[in-house]
Amino acid sequence: MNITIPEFSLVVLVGPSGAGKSSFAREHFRPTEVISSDFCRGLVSDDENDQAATEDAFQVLHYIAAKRLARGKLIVIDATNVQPESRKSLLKLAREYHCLAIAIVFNLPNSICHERNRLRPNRNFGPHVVRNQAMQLRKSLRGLKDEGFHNVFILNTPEQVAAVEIERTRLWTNLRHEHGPFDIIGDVHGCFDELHELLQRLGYQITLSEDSMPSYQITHPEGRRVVFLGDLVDRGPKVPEVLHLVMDMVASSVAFCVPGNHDTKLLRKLNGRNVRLTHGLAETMAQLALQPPAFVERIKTFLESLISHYVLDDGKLVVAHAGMKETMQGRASRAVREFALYGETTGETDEFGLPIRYNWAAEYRGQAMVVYGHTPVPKLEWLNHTINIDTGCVFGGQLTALRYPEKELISVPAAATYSEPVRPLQPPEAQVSVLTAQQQHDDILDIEDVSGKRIISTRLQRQIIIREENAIAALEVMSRFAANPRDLSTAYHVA
Ligand SMILES: [Mn+2]
Repeated sequence: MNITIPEFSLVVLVGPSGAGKSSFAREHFRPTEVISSDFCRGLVSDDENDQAATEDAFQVLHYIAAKRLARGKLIVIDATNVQPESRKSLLKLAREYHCLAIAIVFNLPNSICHERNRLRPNRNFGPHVVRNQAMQLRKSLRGLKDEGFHNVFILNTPEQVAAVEIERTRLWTNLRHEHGPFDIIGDVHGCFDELHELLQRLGYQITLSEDSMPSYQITHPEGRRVVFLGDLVDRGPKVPEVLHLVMDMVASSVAFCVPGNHDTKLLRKLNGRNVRLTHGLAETMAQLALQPPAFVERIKTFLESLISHYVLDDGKLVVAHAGMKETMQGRASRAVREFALYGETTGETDEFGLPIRYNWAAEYRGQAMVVYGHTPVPKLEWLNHTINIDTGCVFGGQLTALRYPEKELISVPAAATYSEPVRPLQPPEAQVSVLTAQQQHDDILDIEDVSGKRIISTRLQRQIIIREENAIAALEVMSRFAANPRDLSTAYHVA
């Protein structure tokens, strides 16, 4: 049997004592990837078979598993895992770290397990132990997928176990091997003319073949490729044209595309789900009604294929519709997908009745640059290595591209205001700040950023270590004698 597991996953071996889980784990995984309950019993009690140490042993096992998952490392749990409760706590761990859980089940005849246990020293428990475990296992078999395992592999004979080949696959979000250069484009919302103009300004050559099935050929002389940040549809005048262009670009590997909340809502509608025709979806449906059914089918297939977010260029670049926190980057779970589509909201609404968005970017401390859209902004601003490039084209703003790695921003103005924003795009004059978002953010010192032992990576010196006592001393001096450099430059200009 060929077993494929994602490169980052929690692999749960399930089977009675004596089923051959440990030898299997030894054969197919690195020693550091496997944590066994027996080993943990030994760690806490000096006796791998001391059942009284089981609870402590599992606390150690969970602790180690959590540490590996936090670092994005695969882990294999070598324990019987025949009871639903034991699997439940492991599945909870997988969810917490946005990791896929895989079950490999050893459903072998009881006699084989019992015979193996009889031959092992210190395993002097009677046949009833294996019999009970096997019974619990068989009761669990059908429900494993519903419990939350992404994939379940069941091995029924020793021959099947011996013939297993394990293949590790890239996570769908993992495009670290794609190095660009990229042109990342924010929310298009059916603004085809502006998209066409933007692509031309970026140097793309666009031709539309007029065969029986018209298709776009798009090339860039320097081999650049586009990343669309989602929300291709709704509100704007030419949704089918935008979809046609983007789908042809993705199909010919000239573009990547992540989904936006409007795109997934359209997909639900096309799948016959009960969706309210609000926020521009009615316009999209009216435009699609004039298209041939085959084209609408193609849109469905395309939207279904979109992956929540991408990690590109050796992990240096992350793209997602509404942003991506560091702890979720390159991971897979429902929560990750929701974050990519909607971001985080505080649960409150503003004076326009719109949800107040939790500003994850203000707390972002990750190494990867995060480029996102979703919330129209009047001004393009970097904040903690993140940037929102949705400049509200459909609301009469601009359509913007970020050139990567150049970090150059190119915008084309909207030809019209296609939709009236509920919340004005430009904040009232009084609220316009002379400070950039980064300056406002940096105005408040986060004590977590400067206290304790710090290891700082720099471009010229590589790493500088600041010891805790030095950090305290520096804070002391700064708080007494230092002035904000911005105030100094003001004073200088005045003088
Ligand atoms: Mn959106």
